[in-house]
Amino acid sequence: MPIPSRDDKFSFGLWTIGYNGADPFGGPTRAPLDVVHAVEKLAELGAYGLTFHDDDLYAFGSTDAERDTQIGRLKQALSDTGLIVPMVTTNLFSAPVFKDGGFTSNDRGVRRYAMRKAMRQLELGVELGAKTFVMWGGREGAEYDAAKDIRSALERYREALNVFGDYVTDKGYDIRFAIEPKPNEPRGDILLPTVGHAMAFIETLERPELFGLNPEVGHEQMAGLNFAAGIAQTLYQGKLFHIDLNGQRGIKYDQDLVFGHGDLHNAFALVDLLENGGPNGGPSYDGPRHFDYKPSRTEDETGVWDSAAANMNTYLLLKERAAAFRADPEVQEALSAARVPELAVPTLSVGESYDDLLADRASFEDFDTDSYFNGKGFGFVRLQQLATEHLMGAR
Ligand code: GLT
Ligand code: MN
Ligand code: MN
Ligand code: MN
Repeated sequence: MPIPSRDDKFSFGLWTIGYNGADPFGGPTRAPLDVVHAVEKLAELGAYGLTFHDDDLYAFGSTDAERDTQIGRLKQALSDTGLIVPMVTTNLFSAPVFKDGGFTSNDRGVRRYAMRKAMRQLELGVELGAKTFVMWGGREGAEYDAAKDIRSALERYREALNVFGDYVTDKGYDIRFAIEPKPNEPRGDILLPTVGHAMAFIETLERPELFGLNPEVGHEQMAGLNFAAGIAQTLYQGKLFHIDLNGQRGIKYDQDLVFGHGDLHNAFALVDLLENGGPNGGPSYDGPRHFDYKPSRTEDETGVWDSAAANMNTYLLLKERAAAFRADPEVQEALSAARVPELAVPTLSVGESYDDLLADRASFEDFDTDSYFNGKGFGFVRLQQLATEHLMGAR
């Protein structure tokens, strides 16, 4: 088994390993997890980072003294272990006040409170050296069409994000924002439901360069989308600021399984993209490999740490398999036979105009569409089988 190390940049949300197993049908199966113990265990397992919501560290409604105590305990644990906090986020979904959302609640008082709560956590994140502030708007949405004016809601979302962009710019903070899409749950329909919606929305902001994405494997798969393909587009548009790795089996409730315990083929394609998809075959993403999963409700504390280790092991195994796939001469040959590299060649020649294209008889009048395809299949199935054999460790 590969051994995780700090250089692998694995991080975990405090709410992930800290999940007590409660669900809408039953109570907790595990005792609360203390932050100091969490930091020590993660460091021992080979992770490099811890991420957290304000409410994960100190309960909602804590006094300033209680908050300070918890922040002090976290700082001490970080300095004892060398773990860092690469990202923080705010909880704008658990307290009853947020049942109709935070930045987009119909209630203006709630919107102002949500902005203050987020800015307080932003300050703490900057103090701890976090480079990314994640925004998952799980309550920003509605169940009923007449209950939410979507255009006003988007305008209020935009207003909040523009204020945050001004704030970090004026203060000179070195932190960027990452929007995390999800199609539904807890709301019937959530605003900015997919990577595509969020990327389009970012372009309407006053400082779009400060805003990117934190896509989660399971959230895109809940919408029936191809996660690795979505990640490729965020990379293409320079918007992959952070990533939530986990597993999901099909279009159903948000499962938050261990990474790879869902669509393993797509997980393989994703790791190959992150590790080998850069311009020269190197990594295409150098940020945290962040796991946002939930240890299953059937597990005790041993099961929590086993599952935390499983996320990292699966990632590293897929990284090994992807390297072997790329290094295999038969794969390289199958890639050229499938004309994969040919897609990088511009369709028009250098200096060629549309008039030149229109005058090129070989491209249309003399182009034999029937004989061109016949006998020249793409061989994509063979390529996929080679990937499958590498994925299974059979090559
Ligand atoms: C919540 C959600 C996750 C988000 C977290 C960040 S909180 O657990 O289900 O997908 O990433 O707010
Ligand atoms: Mn999820
Ligand atoms: Mn997530
Ligand atoms: Mn989650």
